Amino acid sequence: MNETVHELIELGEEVATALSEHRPVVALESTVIAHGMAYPGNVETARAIEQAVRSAGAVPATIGIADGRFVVGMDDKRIEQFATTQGVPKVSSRDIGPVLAGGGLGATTVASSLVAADLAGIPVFSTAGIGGVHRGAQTTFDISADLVQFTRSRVAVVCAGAKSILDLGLTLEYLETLGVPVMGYRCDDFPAFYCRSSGFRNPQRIDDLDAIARALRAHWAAGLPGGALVTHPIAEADALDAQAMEEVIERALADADAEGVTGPAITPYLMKAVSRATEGRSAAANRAVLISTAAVAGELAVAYTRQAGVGGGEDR
Ligand code: PSU
Ligand code: MN
Repeated sequence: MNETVHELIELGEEVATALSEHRPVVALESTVIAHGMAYPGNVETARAIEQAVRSAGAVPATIGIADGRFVVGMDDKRIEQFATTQGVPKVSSRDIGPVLAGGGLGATTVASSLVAADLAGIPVFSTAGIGGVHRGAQTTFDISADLVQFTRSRVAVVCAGAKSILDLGLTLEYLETLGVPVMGYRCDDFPAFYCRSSGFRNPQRIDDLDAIARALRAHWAAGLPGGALVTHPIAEADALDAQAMEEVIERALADADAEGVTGPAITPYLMKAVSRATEGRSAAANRAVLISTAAVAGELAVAYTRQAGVGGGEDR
């Protein structure tokens, strides 16, 4: 059956084989499946994301929690279960221990998926949108645990930035404070998920994935404890209009405030409100950017693996 790399990790067979043969693997989260999209689009999109990773030459490892362990490399049945089961808890860093011990299902966010990827020895992870500093965090203190986890898990996170439901300027400031590298792959600006630019610059721009892989190896060779962000924007043809998005987001934020929505519920609430207000256009963009990001992550995993043994950092 499945090989075990750690007592809390249940590896999918294909992932186990790939890791043992030092072939490229891309870790993926499951909150986006359980909370980020509606059924059956969530299942179809999860499969399309995995296909994009495969087409790039890497093996997808979708992560979640079940039966007291992290599942790293869900099969189709598991993905269907996460996509259809009501009330699967959203698991961030702080929730890992209690949910593992509880024995039920858990949908892992970026933060908790990174914990599992690190334990399994997978150095590349893909998601379209990371969590970040929320608008109004000056008074609410609402800052996603994703950002802190970037300083703890030695995993590169490929993303299309974050949704502008967040304060992306403050998010970049906070990443600077935490010492997390942010490298734009073929883009000057930190992307805003549905939109190609947040209006803020990536601190670095690197147009070659081999060079990004070398930067990751150097970061880790220097003994730095965390990971790094690699940003890549949505394709021009799939992008939504930034001004129109801003109006929709401001309305959704005002509604959330009026309804008293706070804490972990705020991100799913805002995403659903934005999706309703854009009448499905955001769902199409959501799908497109999840897939295009996964494709870049697959290529990065291939580049990173190719460099193994060439020097400039530990192999993993
Ligand atoms: N942003 C999205 N879609 C998502 C999420 C964020 O556009 O599904 C999810 C991710 O799993 C992310 C989490 O890690 O929400 C962040 O939630 P919080 O702000 O509560 O940390
Ligand atoms: Mn939060």
